[in-house]
Amino acid sequence: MKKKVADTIRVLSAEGVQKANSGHPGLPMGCADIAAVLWSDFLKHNPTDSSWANRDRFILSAGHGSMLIYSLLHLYGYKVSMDDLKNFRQLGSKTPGHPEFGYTDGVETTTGPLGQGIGNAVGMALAAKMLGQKFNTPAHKVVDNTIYTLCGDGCMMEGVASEAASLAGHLKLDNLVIIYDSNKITIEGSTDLAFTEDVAKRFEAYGFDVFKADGHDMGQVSTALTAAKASAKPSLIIATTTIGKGSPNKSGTHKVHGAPLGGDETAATRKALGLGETAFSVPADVYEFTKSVAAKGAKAQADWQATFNAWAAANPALKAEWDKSMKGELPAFELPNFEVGSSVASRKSSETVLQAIGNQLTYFVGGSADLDCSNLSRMLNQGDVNTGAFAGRNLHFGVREHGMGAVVNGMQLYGGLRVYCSTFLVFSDYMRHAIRLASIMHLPVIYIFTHDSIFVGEDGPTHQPIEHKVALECIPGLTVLRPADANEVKEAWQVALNNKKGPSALLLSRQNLKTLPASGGQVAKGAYIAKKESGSKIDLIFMASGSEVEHCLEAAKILEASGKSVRVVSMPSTKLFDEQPCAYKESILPKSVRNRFAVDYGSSLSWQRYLGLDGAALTLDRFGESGPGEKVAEHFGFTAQNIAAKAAAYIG
Ligand SMILES: Cc1ncc(C[n+]2csc(CCOP(=O)(O)OP(=O)(O)O)c2C)c(N)n1
Repeated sequence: MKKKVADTIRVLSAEGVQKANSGHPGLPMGCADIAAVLWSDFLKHNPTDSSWANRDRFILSAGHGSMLIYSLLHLYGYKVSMDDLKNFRQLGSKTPGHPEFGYTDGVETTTGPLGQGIGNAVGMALAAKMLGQKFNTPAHKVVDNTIYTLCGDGCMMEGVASEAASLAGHLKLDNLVIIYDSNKITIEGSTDLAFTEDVAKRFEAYGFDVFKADGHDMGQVSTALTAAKASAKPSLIIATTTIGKGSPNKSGTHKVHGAPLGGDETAATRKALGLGETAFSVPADVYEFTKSVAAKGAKAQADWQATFNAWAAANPALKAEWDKSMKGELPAFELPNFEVGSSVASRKSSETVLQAIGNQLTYFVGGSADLDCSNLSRMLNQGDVNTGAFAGRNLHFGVREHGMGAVVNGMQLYGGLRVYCSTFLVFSDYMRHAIRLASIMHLPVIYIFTHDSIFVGEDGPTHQPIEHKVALECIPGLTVLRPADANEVKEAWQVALNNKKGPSALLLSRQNLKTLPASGGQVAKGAYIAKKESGSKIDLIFMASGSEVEHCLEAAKILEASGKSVRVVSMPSTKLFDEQPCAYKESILPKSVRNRFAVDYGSSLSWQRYLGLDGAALTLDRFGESGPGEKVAEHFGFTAQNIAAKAAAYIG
């Protein structure tokens, strides 16, 4: 019967693509046999409850083959109807072009950018290991699931997959099974064009167990999956398949990768597979069979629930922790205070705040891409995760920013953890796509990006971020916060933790910053008056974020000494400020005051909309220079005296 299920997946996928006149039939048709075996005999899932905590996860890393997952979800009884399959790729449908988390019952993550799904799967496997370590007891296992991901040649070629797999191998994530659909076809043609490496050897070198199977031989697929589940290492199953299998005239060619088969060929496929002539029809015995699989899944969940209940009764403290972390409940944080006038780098005050958060938010986990001594992002009391050791809460991602971005997305998606990661701001570009996906999925991941300006100094232009703040601000939904001092850092952390609707990025300084009077919660509004003008009218408004606020305050003093009335606005978050009601914005930046001057050690682009055509700025729209930070800043004119002089000239 599984063969018939597989053939049904083939035709439904081809028909969905044909009706949409757009999409990728090749992969679903090629992987149908693997999927039918996996979903029927291995995947522990209950289609009537896609949120079961201990379910196995299935991630279609090769997201372009989305009709595979939609066909599976429909056939096995998730909330995806035949009409949904007919609406493939239509506006507002549950079956978008690529699987999207939050839109479709049973879709675990948003995929499509190749390789990211593998990173997500590694993150989910790591999360499951950490939660298993935390919650399982000798008497009861409440977390013992497996993470499966299906990927193609494209995912295998992407560097993000290599980074994530290397980490998975190091950590010995034995609950991870990567299934590689090796059909040797990508968009341009045969993989002979560009991809001839020995994938098996590569993954063995990462520390994986590698198994091989004919992806159309269900017995072989089953044997490989059994071996993978039993392995004490992460596993890779290399399944050789024929792309578009089932299409009488087009299988095995790159033509079926990303184009509809055509009406005649689609009909011929259904006929050749013996599934009648009616498009979008499913034989009754196929539904009967998948119903029996679903019933098996419901029973598995019921059995787990009994174990869970016994565990909960025996371990009330663990159960309370489980509830809190699964709901993402936040404590009423008690965070340290900072003395006004003291001098501390914002990465350092962030470290102080992080310790307090780490001690109070027991499911907060995170790490750095080999820079925690610089990012100051380690929770000193919380232990470390390493090979086979999952009790700690500090992660070491190694020098793998892109992998880190994808892995933390998977961890956050898994549930039961709040996740952060860190690197230098300049390397945020390496993980940009993963950040974008976190934002698309509304994941409350927190990024700690330190060394946020030319004050990096000696490392020079390669390490000095210029365009990065504004580039991050361009990502819809990402809350970028660049605090000006220790007190803003504390508030910025609170904003980030309270923001459960999407990711937040904290941009922090390498160099010391003077601690200013606390804003009294106004960081949450994105901007506030850090220094009120001395007179009844305003001659100038300085605008800045981060370390530049201090310079503006000094420059304002100089100008006020010569009789000017100057306001200084600290704007830690343009996004949060833009979201404020007009009246609040008017109270900070009155429309009538056109004399506005922005200071930024990086791109002017963050400020243009607040400056308008009348404003002026001292910014850096070029790359930096190597030298001690103070000297580099001086070289570019970033001193209070020069800022005051430029501003004075501007207001005439
Ligand atoms: C990061 C990224 N680069 C490029 C693409 C565009 N793309 C979509 S599918 C594909 C080829 C994938 O080949 P393979 O994984 O072998 O899939 P199959 O041909 O088996 O469907 C490419 C380049 C993408 N989706 N993501």
